[in-house]
Amino acid sequence: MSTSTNEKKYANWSDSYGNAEWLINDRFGLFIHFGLYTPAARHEWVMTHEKIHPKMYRKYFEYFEPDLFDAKEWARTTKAAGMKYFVITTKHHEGFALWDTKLSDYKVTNTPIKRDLLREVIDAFREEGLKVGLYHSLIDWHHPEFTIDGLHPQRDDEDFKKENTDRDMNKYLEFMHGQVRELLTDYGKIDYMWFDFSYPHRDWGWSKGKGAIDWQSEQLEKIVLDLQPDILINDRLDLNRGVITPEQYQPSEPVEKDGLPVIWEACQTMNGTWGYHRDNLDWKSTDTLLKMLIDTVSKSGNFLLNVGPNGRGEFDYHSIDRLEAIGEWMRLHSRSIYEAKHSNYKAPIDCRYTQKGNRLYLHIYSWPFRHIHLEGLAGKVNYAQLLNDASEVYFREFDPEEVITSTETKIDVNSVVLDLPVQKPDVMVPVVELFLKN
Ligand code: FHN
Repeated sequence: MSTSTNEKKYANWSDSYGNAEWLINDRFGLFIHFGLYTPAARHEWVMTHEKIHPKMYRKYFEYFEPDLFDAKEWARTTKAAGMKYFVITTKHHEGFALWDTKLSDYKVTNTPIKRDLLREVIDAFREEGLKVGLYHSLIDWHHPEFTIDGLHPQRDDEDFKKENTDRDMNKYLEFMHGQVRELLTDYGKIDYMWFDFSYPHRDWGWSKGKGAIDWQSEQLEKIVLDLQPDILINDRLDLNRGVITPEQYQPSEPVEKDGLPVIWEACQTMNGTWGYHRDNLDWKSTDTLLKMLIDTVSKSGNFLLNVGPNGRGEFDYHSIDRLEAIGEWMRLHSRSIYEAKHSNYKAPIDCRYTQKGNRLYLHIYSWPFRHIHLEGLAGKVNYAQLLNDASEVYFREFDPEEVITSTETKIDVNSVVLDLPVQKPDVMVPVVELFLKN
């Protein structure tokens, strides 16, 4: 069991989990949702949203043939976007295995594509130098021993429920734990395990939600750590530890608990659904996605941005356009993101600070006319430059004794005032790099 150096520094960490410094430094990852819900093309919860019987849902298995799937292309696109790690769905709630599992016939190698797509993805992304994360659903709406509850597709099918009253969750857990064991044994070093999700608080009267006891989460966690001692685990085993994973939500400030910082990662979609959804046109602009990334890092968080590849196995053009544009911004500005975290200085309105040692990065969301006042930085800045072209940015400070002319009113003598060009630099979010005095 590895002794992580993180547990003394972070509130939500366990001394048996791996060292999370790589995750904290990498900051930016890709989430991939890819399964039988992909060709259904209307949300990864389609099976339960439409209460589809497993026999009816089987058509997506029988016609699953992402013939244009190219893991190397996915990996190249992801790396070019500036992402340093990825998390891919090995099995989502539908129960379909994206790898050649020996424990079930409900797997990708039995579909028309006949290939272990997970292995191809892991190999290609590892080849590009990205860290490997595996998403695994604790929930399974296909397995015959998974007990039916208020989220299950057959929750309102009284005949189905009557026929399935003798389901044995222990048999399901033997299967589920066994598949996790397979994933952490047969695919090399896995850096991050992303379980999904626990809902012990839910109660439908006739059934209750499932949490750590139902999953035997302590035992599952032990299996994971015995097989991959350096691995990181997220917080969805209902064990009150692991990477905190706010979803489709941006916290208002750095996340802390009991006076200690928390390791956290916001996961976000590009268009509102995780799996490919042909008709969901609610695409966030690239500008919004980039500002969410910056905002997350300005609060010492990680940003896990999702792509739901389509039924041919490709990232659709909406996703590619956004990833390429963010990648171009990252090409010039990534040093304000990687290994950066929040600053204790208060950022000006419409700006975010990130900081890395004595370099403070001012991300300007709305380009002002000529000046920005940096509160509390008087006497602390050696030099300033626009990060995109390393052009110097002139800044002024004001001596309390100095007579302030009538054209300059209410100057805060504790501030530094930046003199910015009238024209906004031709980048999505301009960044001023401030070199602070030691
Ligand atoms: O139900 C899943 C959902 O489909 C998706 O996988 C997200 C991603 O974090 N997790 C669950 C909802 O919280």
